[in-house]
Amino acid sequence: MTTHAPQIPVFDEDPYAPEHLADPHPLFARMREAGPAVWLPRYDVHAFTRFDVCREILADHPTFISGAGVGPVDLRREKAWRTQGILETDQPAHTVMRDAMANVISPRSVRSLRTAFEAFAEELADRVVARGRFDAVTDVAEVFPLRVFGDAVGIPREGRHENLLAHGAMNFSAFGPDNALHRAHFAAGQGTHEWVMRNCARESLSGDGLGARIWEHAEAGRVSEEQATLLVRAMLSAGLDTTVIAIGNVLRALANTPEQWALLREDPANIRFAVDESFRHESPFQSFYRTAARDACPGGVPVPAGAKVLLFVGAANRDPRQWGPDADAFRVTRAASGHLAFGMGIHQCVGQPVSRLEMEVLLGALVRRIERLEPAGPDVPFVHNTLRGWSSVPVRAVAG
Ligand code: OVM
Repeated sequence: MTTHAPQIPVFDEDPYAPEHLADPHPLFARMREAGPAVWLPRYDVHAFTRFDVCREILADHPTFISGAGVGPVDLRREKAWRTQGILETDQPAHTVMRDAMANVISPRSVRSLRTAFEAFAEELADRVVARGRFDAVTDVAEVFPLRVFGDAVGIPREGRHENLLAHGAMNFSAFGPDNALHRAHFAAGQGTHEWVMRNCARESLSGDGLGARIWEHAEAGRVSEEQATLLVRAMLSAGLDTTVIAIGNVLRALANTPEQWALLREDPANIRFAVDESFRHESPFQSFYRTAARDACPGGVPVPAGAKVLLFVGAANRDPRQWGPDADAFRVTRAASGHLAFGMGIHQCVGQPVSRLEMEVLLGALVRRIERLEPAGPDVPFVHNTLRGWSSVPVRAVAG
């Protein structure tokens, strides 16, 4: 068991309690104010919530490794529920997988996705604007990435909706503790992992998608067949739920700030700033762990070799030390880049240009058609151990 130095504040509240997961920011503020780290006695772990220390830890990948898992369990001692992939692998094996992934998700390949993304964005925007009232999550956010990203990877259309959302919720819940929520997401995700794994196989993928491009790297001998399977799995695990949640979050933020929507109408060039500001303001993937490979002292907090550290990037992205006194406000004109929603360092999200493209194209189609977007509440938070979003955000769109 790891312990903590006497000067580190002990924090008795449970950040994984449903009431905090449904509204984490007041708790995050108390944790940030308590110190550079707090000790969580329920979990025997240091939790970091300030921007500078979270960034310092993420940047130091030789000290704070991912290979022992980015959840609370040390995967060197306990078997993971699935084979460890790129997310939970250290250098040098990580580099081989990362190079293949970065080659497949290149600026050129991402640019070539735009036409198909735009076609479906236009269709979907026409449909919801005609209705006037719609749910930003179930009618838009859940629909768009499942179609366009699923097509981009090259998986069959059939079964996506039933499998990929439940799979994502299950998978991301394993990056938090083994609590009732986690067990519920695992029960609901039964069978979805098998569906995902079947669709990572070369013969299940269309010939022209990102998945097939990964398999070309296996054919060329640059990655093994197992690594190719795991890289396609990473696309399907990391690329769906996160973007679904991100789209719901940005639409909710904009519906609640009409003056920010007006800025997008005035100048659509602001759309890409709204996307980054939304990632900062409500980060879809809120928290994960690293493991100290040696004794370390991030931000002056002594962490012994072998200990897990818990990083709340969702809290770091609201740290007033970094973002100023209005860190809680959603402002598209803020310089939000540099946030930690995609992580930082060698593991920083390799798929982010795809998710940004999805969001920019979809917001563009909506902004062109909608003069005012208004909340038609009540919103329903998606209560999850590591993901931050909403399962329902009713809105009203005034066309024009
Ligand atoms: C996974 C996975 C891979 C990359 C990123 C990620 C941000 C998850 O295989 O589950 O979450």
